[in-house]
Amino acid sequence: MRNSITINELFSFWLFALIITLLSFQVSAEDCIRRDYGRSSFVCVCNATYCDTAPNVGSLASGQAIQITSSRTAARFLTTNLQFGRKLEHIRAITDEIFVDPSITYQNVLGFGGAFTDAAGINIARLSQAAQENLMSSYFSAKGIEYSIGRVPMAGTDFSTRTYSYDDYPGDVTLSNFSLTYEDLDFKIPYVNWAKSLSSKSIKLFTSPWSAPAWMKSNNEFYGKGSLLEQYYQVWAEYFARFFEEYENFGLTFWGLTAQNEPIDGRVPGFPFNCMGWTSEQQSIFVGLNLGPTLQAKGFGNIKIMIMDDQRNYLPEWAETVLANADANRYVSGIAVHWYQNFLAPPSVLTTTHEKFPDRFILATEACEGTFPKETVVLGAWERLESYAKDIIENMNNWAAGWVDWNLALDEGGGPNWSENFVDSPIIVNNTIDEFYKQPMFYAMGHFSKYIPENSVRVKIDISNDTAIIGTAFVLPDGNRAVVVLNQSDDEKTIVLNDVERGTLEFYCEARSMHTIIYG
Ligand SMILES: *[C@@H]1O[C@H](CO)[C@@H](O)[C@H](O)[C@H]1NC(C)=O
Ligand SMILES: *[C@@H]1O[C@H](CO)[C@@H](O)[C@H](O)[C@H]1NC(C)=O
Ligand SMILES: *[C@@H]1O[C@H](CO)[C@@H](O)[C@H](O)[C@H]1NC(C)=O
Ligand SMILES: *[C@@H]1O[C@H](CO)[C@@H](O)[C@H](O)[C@H]1NC(C)=O
Ligand SMILES: CC(=O)N[C@H]1CO[C@H](CO)[C@@H](O)[C@@H]1O
Ligand SMILES: CC(=O)N[C@H]1CO[C@H](CO)[C@@H](O)[C@@H]1O
Repeated sequence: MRNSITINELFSFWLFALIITLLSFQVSAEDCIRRDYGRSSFVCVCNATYCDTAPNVGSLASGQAIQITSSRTAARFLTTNLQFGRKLEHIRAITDEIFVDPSITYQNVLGFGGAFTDAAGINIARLSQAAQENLMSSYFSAKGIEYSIGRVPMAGTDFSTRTYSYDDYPGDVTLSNFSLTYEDLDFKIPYVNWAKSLSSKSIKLFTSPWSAPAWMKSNNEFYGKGSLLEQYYQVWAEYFARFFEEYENFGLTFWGLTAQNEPIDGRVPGFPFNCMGWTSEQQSIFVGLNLGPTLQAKGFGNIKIMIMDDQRNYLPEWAETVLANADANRYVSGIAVHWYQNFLAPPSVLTTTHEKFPDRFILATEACEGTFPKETVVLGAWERLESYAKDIIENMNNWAAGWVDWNLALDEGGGPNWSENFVDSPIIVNNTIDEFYKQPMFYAMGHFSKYIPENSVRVKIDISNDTAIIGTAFVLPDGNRAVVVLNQSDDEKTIVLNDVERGTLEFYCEARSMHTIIYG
């Protein structure tokens, strides 16, 4: 019976052809070395000689697709090749449908990133040079998740080992003694420059001050309830310009700034770490009459000024007040939000704010897990990947142009931090053994930061039938499209993605998993 091709042989041939097709656009990456600390998921361990990498996806032919998956039980950036129009050989019924219409477009993406705090630099510096290289590459190079935004605090924050400013000389109104500190020279500037050299993107830097020098403030302290004395508004604007000049001496130019980190903090009696209080009226005066004109006059007029930089429940009122001031309105480019009081206002306040001020961008400028009273560092917390992913999806679906995490790296205790405000970070450094741990949160960031670059455009997505599945969709600058999807269910899902121009794509979504699906 050897004169006719059997069904089996036909199937083998078909399978062979399929494998060849798949291999032709296989992407590869170094695997995660898992370590389980007995929590909901695991971390990936990196050291001086080994670190997992993130798969790169080139331009795809129309109809080709790659699914990049992270899951609670097994995967970190696992790639699967998919094809539009091909049915999965599955048994389960389609449970959900995602509709993408790339012709209906929303905001442009600015990017994703993290903060070069003193604490981050202190922790990274404690590693061997080779382990540092792996850590920096993990965030900034094509082997890693390719962050494109860096927040660089202007002097000290709570994530410093002391309180300081750049001019702690009472009455030095000419800023004659202004100088950067060893924290800038040892823990911030070298790492920002290193990030830039590793990156193929142009990293957008923005700065934020936590407090002016104590002597410029009503309470003569770096923390607690206190505000900038009016007689120092102009000196304080000049201090910003000096900061930019000093960083330029190290080859670092800034894309943006926020006028004040969390201006409400400094209106709270006894607030425990670096802060300075502003009302929205005061911020509009400072931006409109001091900061904006001073930066313009000193050649820094192209630096984007962001207002608020505080919890979204103060929107849209904060933006309404500042932008109603004609002087401030001329200088403000964007509105910055943090996530710590999200329970007080739905993400739709961002859309409301966008609709009132459609020509100002919205950027999520700070978030972290493990804030008081939560447990600080939890090694392998899958739920923290979910909280990051959910917040990024909600922000993007409500007009945010990007999302910036807090400390790039912390130690096992979530510090150092002079005020003991310890928190969690996507990378935890264990310097005693020259290792660092990539938390699930790191992968949540990477599902966006690596695959949704600057100048991607958000497009319309509708997800049917299931409030458990959330997602957001983009057209990328190279013409690829990308959809990021997060489960909200313990059940495995079989999802069909309908792109109005490309047809249908089936994919699996295991319980508690996150996916970036990129297609040509
Ligand atoms: C670094 O990690 C790799 C992969 O887990 C391991 O083989 C190697 O022994 C580690 N190196 C050190 C110095 O621990
Ligand atoms: C919608 O959900 C129901 C119940 O989960 C399921 O039986 C049905 O197949 C789903 N239909 C589609 C089109 O997703
Ligand atoms: C600047 O610093 C020097 C040296 O510490 C000090 O003597 C001087 O008083 C300072 N100038 C001002 C204006 O504070
Ligand atoms: C960090 O390394 C030390 C020394 O090997 C070890 O005792 C400690 O358990 C490690 N910490 C974590 C979180 O693995
Ligand atoms: C756990 C931890 O990092 N603690 C540090 C907090 O900051 C103070 C002041 O710098 C340090 O002394 C602690 O070691
Ligand atoms: C972000 C999110 O809602 N994720 C969900 C994934 O599935 C688990 C299990 O049902 C939920 O607990 C998570 O909330």
